[in-house]
Amino acid sequence: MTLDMGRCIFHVDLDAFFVSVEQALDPGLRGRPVIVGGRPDRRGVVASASYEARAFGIRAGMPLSRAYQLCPQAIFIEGNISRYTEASENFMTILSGYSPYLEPAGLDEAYLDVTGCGAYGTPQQLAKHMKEQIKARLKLTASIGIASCKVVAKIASDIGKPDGLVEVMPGTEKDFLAPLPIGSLPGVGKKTEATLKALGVNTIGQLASLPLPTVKSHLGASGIALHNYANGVDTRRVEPPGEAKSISRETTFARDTLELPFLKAVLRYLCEQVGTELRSQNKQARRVTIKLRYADFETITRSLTSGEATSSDDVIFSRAEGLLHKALSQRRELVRLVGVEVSGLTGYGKQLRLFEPVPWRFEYLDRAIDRIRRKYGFASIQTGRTLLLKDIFTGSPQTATSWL
Ligand code: DCP
Ligand code: CA
Repeated sequence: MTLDMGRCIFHVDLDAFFVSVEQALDPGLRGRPVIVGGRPDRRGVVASASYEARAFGIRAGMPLSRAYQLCPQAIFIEGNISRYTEASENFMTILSGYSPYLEPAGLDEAYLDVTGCGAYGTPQQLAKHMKEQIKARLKLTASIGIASCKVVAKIASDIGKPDGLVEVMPGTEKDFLAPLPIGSLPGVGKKTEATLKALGVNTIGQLASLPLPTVKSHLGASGIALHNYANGVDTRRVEPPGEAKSISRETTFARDTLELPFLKAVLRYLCEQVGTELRSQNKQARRVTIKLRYADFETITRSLTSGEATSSDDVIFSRAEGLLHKALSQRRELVRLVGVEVSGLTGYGKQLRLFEPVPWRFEYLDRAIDRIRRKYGFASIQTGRTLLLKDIFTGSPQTATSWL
């Protein structure tokens, strides 16, 4: 069992996106009913409506002629997609500065896994910082939902609109969702909504308490995911497009242990292995995760994400060591497995700066050690931190494999 505890996921969505981009370019449009989609005498539908226009009942997807009936004084704009794609790129660039776990979900929305990103304080403070940056740099407002999973984060961002910031605390997901209309659950389209309403399901809470076989028989396999979502259960990861890469090493002990110097030496060894692999791929990592499996098989992970990518053994280890202390302060029991993973990989050299001589010096040393290890084997050099493991490396191959 892996307890993927403490995930912190943001859903960030720009408010009235197309309209807001037009308003940023022409401040005279601010505070007014504005519609992007085309002239009202043409065929076509509303793409985006300002919140002032929404007060008249205007919604995206509505025929322009109908929008005109509802609010003849609205300003109708043709729109220009290249402006929106440019704004979208700038928006994603800002978000990528906070976490490498960025999954764009459309031009103006993205999921961001910020687990372990403590640089800005609490998740709320981080979200505020993000909103301020978006405002200052793009002149756009964003709504952010914070939760332990994607689906709840998305609903939370939606519920606070516009300029919203809603955090759903871990453990309260189900209560948060329960009173909301069933149509607000992502994945529930018009057809599914009608099916559920025919079953007497009007709220997310009512779907959550429906027996699973009933859901399955009416909605098929997709109903299972919806039922899980309704219960606040969503294990989908935030997956950056393209490379979903990480490097990890773990080891199960022959005997469960709680001996700190030994655990640290093993951790150091795993960090060196991971660092060696990172450098051989010419990559650096922004996130370090440790995994601990306790004697009772409970498995926990703890992550730390940093703005500074690294491939230095020392930096990786110091981050991992901090996480080990934290994990053991929360549960101090015999440990049977330790693992280290680095992820959020970036190209090497991007983040190396001359005015940060310390990591650079370490990396230089690491690379020299890598060359020797390539030639004579990994165990040919022990750094001070892994000397404790010397006997294991120099022992018989069976001993070595049982440890590594
Ligand atoms: N869009 C579109 N046609 C639609 C829905 C949306 O062209 N039927 C475009 C215009 C929107 C953008 O996609 O500006 C983002 O869609 P959203 O659903 O996020 O809507 P908005 O950003 O306009 O409003 P908000 O997110 O504040 O509800
Ligand atoms: Ca939007």
